Amino acid sequence: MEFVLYEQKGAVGIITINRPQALNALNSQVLDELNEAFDSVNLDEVRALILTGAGEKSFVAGADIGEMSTLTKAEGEAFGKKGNDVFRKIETFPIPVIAAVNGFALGGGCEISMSCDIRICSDNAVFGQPEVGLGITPGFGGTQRLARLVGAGMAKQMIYTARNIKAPEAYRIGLVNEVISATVDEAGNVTATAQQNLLAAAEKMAAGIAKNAPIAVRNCKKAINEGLDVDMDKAIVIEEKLFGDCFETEDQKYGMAFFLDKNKEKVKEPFKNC
Ligand code: CO8
Repeated sequence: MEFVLYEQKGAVGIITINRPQALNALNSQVLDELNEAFDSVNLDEVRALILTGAGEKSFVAGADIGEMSTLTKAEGEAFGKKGNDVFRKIETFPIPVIAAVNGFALGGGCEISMSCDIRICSDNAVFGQPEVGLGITPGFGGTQRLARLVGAGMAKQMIYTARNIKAPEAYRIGLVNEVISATVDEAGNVTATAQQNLLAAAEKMAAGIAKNAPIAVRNCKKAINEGLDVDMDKAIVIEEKLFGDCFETEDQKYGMAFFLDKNKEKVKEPFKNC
């Protein structure tokens, strides 16, 4: 793949959008390659994913404006569907996906981060939906996911005004869970950049997820996602079924037996995914 990199570190997979010369903007090829990257994740081994962008400046600066500039109405709709299909794949991917937002997350960049389960960002990150300034609506789920994440009032303000927000404001409104800074020693030297610390934090979080019972984690993702789409009466039935589904698995039997075993010397073994 030309624009997407994939690396597996134990039970954690890292997908990097690698088109830094265009600030990782999403053209059709990037979307196709992202689709392929997610399809190729080995779900028998990988239990959590990280999605990030190459370089220190930009996560994803949006959909490719050059490619979009000459689209017809039908082509525009088809391009929207192409992005939506990939983003929905990320959102419903069986294992959690953490967006490590290293800089600009504008338009399609903000949108792809919102299709991930969790967002953390470097302190130079900038979020926004600049589409109305370009004569279009947010087209990769921005009108839908932003309102669900930060509330309709704040989403409408961001989308109608097309005003970008910086990391602290994104944190304040709940768009990101954590803002990561560089490490500076007493002499004022940077010993680790915000980007390095961001990736380390994302990997630590992903490893923390990966050590928990995989069927239970997957079922939690499904329960939260599917439950949010229906009323509470239906949502708790979804939860009941996914809760019940965990029983009789090796991991449930082992996890509970480990707790009940009073032997203080015991060492917890990794969950097996069965
Ligand atoms: N598309 C294509 N190329 C881009 C994009 C983009 N979104 N963003 C940056 N680039 C390119 C620039 O053209 C430039 O290329 P070159 O060096 O060949 O001139 C290179 O990246 C570097 O960019 P800048 O020189 O502009 O870098 P600056 O540091 O000066 O500025 C900014 C950085 C502020 C991020 C600026 O590049 C910018 O404003 N980019 C566009 C941001 C934007 O408007 N994004 C939203 C796009 S619309 C969208 O995402 C819609 C999603 C839904 C689509 C639905 C389809 C139907």
